[in-house]
Amino acid sequence: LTKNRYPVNRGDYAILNDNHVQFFKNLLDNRIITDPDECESYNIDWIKNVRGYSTCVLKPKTTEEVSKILAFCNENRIAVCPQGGNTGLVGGSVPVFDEVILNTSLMRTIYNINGTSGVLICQAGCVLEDLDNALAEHGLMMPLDLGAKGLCHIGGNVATNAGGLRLLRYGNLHGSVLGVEAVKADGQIIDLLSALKKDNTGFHLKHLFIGSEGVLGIITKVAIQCPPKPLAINLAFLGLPSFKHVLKVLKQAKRDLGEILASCELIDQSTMRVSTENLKLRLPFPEEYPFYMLIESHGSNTVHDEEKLTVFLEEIMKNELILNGILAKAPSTIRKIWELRERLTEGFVLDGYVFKYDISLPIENFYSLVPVMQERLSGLKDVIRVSGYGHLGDGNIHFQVSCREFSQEILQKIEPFVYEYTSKLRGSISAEHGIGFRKPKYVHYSKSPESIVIMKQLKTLFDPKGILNPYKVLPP
Ligand code: FAD
Ligand code: 2HG
Ligand code: ZN
Repeated sequence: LTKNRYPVNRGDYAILNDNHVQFFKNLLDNRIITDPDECESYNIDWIKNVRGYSTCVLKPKTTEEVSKILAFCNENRIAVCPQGGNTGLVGGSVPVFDEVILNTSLMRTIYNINGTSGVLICQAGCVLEDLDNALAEHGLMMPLDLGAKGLCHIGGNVATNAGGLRLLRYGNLHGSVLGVEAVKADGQIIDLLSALKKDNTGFHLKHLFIGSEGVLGIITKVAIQCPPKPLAINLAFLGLPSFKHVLKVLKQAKRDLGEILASCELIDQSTMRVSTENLKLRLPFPEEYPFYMLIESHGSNTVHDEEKLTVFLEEIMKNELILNGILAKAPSTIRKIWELRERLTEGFVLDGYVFKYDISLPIENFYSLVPVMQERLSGLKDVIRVSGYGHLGDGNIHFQVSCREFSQEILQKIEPFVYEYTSKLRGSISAEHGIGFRKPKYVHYSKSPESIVIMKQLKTLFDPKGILNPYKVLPP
């Protein structure tokens, strides 16, 4: 349990003993897993990139139980790994060594949905898709949407400040989260569960928890501002010849669609083959193109939106910006097209090992890294594809290098080059997935030394014994 599988040493934490386990059992009845086989799936991340060796998974139902668990762990110096749906992509959601896993899957109560204000108040373990379905009954929807919606928890979303497919329109969680309730490492419950849109009474402490990846506290409840579910949804799926054309279409979409533009995603040809070849999904048209765009509109008036979309499509066709395109209106067709995009993470895993980079770059440079890396990695026979896709409208590319299996040689060709490249362009080395276990030593490529010092000071303030998600986020 303590052996060094990674280049980090186990911290000076207690090794779990029978007395500790008995305390948890008394507190949680049977909501504790200690059987090694049953613990297995909680120890391995979704993309099977990292694994821990925890022998104890705890499933509290209430904030008070979370508080008692943390107070006990803090007192006894037991390290804790907070876990939601375990769909995180940077190794933050699984232990590194034998940390106790505090999983939120039984914290799934929805307290209130206010159909007028649009405010949702719920526990952290509610699954994103379940919340979306519950909100639909009130004519509302979640402001965020991810391919992992069927598994990820809202607490995990807030803890990672997840972005997703409609951030372009609805903003990130720093905008939509009105309040949180969180438990500090020493068990103290911090009530920041305001449901108000406006509240300037001092520092906005909730923001510290949004994107804190479980190192400052455990989020137990959230209040979220939810937008109305759009009455009219349309999706344009386009094939394009070059990235220059892509940029022109993006500009045109912003101009012509204005406030109804909800999503603008890009997929390059090599990435699209992950969907068509690995996952055997079908493109809506038979030909292949160098680039594909998905442009979705959300509005309240079908006729009004169709007018805007017609102007947009006529304009891009007149200027010969696209090679092919369809406009989907039927929900079933829209869902099928989104599958090509949403299942890419799953499809890449079928290549073998994937080196993943989640980068923000200035829009003109959005795709420039891909050809540079294709050149840099050319001739390496184990490389299957060097490709990019992602949230074009938000300047966030998912750059991927896939190969049959992990290769040190390939890794050394990619890192730190990718981070240096991003840093030179003043981009971000983690646009939306966070830092987790995989990236702490690269934080300095995107954060100044002074801001790293403040991050460490905040960690000490919130968690002086360092029991919460050790080895993660903060640079060593
Ligand atoms: P976990 O993976 O369980 O945890 C993530 C991190 O948050 C960990 O550090 C964990 O310790 C911490 N944490 C979890 N719950 C809590 C809590 N209650 N309190 C404090 N800390 C906590 N991400 C995007 O940003 N955009 C996308 O479009 C996107 N699409 C994805 C698609 C797929 C198919 C997959 C597998 C992942 C995708 N992700 C995406 C990444 C991931 O889904 C998100 O980061 C998601 O928000 C994680 O939620 P989770 O409940 O699974 O959290
Ligand atoms: C997405 O946009 C997610 O689909 C996952 O952020 C990206 O798998 C990835 O790298
Ligand atoms: Zn993404």
